[in-house]
This record gives sequence, structure tokens and C-alpha cells, in this order.
Amino acid sequence: MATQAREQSINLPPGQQERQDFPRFGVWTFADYQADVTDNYEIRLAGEIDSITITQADLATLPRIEQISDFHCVTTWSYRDVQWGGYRFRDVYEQLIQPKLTDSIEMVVFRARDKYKSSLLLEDALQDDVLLADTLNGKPLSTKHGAPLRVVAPAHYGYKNVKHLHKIEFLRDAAAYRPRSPRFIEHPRARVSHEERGRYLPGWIFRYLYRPLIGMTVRRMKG
Ligand SMILES: Nc1nc2c(c(=O)[nH]1)N[C@H]1C(S)=C(S)[C@@H](COP(=O)(O)O)O[C@H]1N2
Ligand SMILES: [Mo]
Repeated sequence: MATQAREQSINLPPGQQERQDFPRFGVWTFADYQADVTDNYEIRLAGEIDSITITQADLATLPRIEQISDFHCVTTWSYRDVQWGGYRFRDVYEQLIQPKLTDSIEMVVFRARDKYKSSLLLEDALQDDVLLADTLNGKPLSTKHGAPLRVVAPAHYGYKNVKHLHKIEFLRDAAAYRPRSPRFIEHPRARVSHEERGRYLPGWIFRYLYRPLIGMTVRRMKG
């Protein structure tokens, strides 16, 4: 699998530029969030489901996955060859979620401890390379990159890769989802290969809107 990911990444997706470092990045209001990494964690569940939590012990019953993938932020920076370890979301879904669902599902909402949230269509979330990751380059995930557990969805812009995962919601109706940011900057799929940076406007326009924000955001996130 690692080899496959490498071959796909020889060319960067449209509008992306490679960075040599992997900064902490994201929404400024959450820059100072500190994860308590010593905590045992539970992931809360909500929506069309008859169960309230997934524990670390539940996750530990699933096969562990190691994956190398590129990371693409919507603001146009990319960082290549990130080695993630954790659980495949599809395994989590099939083993721990599906038996408890009370209706058919269209969308999965990921909520973070810092109040951030994002969503994936169920069909996107069930792809091979979507993980709930708890290691980065062989070490436990740091606060910087989303401890204790984060979403990794390499085919989708960084904003779908929710850090500090706290709660997962299963929605019957994708249209019922209300994004946390203005609608035009959150695309329901946000596929990097299709340059789905936002809604309504063509993707390339966002390149010019976002590029000036990269340096400022990296500095802000360093705290
Ligand atoms: N909880 C949380 N998750 C988040 C964000 C955030 O602000 N809070 N920002 C998103 C954005 S825009 C990006 S690009 C990636 C950055 O991941 P990194 O900090 O590991 O580089 O996290 C995503 N997930
Ligand atoms: Mo991002």
C-alpha cells in the first residue's frame, strides 16, 4: 500500500506547492488548544446510532494499518510522504458502527475537542486510505498534529482531516449538515484531485485568496 501511495504522488494535485516541513495548521481560534495526551480517550457517537461511545479497547480489536500518504491543505501547501498509523475507518464502521445503526447513512460528521468539525460523505469515508490515526512517523500523535486521534483522508483537503477527534455523528441526510464555516468555503467532498476547494466558485480562485494566509497561519499556530 505504501508503494501505491508513493506512485500516485509523483505530481502534486492542481494548484498545490510542496513544503519541506509539516506545520501545525488550521483555524486560528483553535490555535492554542492543548490536548491532554496522557488521558484515556473515548470517541462519542451520535446520530442514527444505538451506541454512545467507542473506547480505545474497541479500537484495539481492529487490525492496525500503516500508510504513507501526501497531505494537501486547501491553502495550497502540500507535505509529502507522511507515515500514519492507526485504524482504517472502514473497519471501524463495519465492525463497530454498522451493527448499531438505526437507519441508512449518507454523511459522517467528525467533531473535535477544540470545537472544530468537518464532514465526509459516507462513500468517501469508506475508502481504503481513510484512517483514524494515532501515530505519525512511528511516534504517538503529538498535540501539534491532533492527539490523541485524528482523521486522515489524503484524497480530501486538510480541512476534512479533523484533529483531536472527540465525536462522530452519523447523518441520514447529507443536506441536513450545517458547516461550521461560511458555506462557500466548505465543499461537501473537497476532493484534492478535482480541486474542490470550496463551493460555488471555481477552485483555482481560492488559490489566490488563500496563499497569502499560509505564512501568517503557520506563525500563529506555533503559538
Ligand atoms: N481539530 C481541528 N482539526 C483540524 C483543524 C483545526 O483547526 N482543528 N484544521 C484543519 C486544517 S485546515 C488542516 S490543513 C489540517 C492541518 O493539520 P496539521 O496541523 O496536522 O498540519 O488540520 C485540519 N483539522
Ligand atoms: Mo487547511
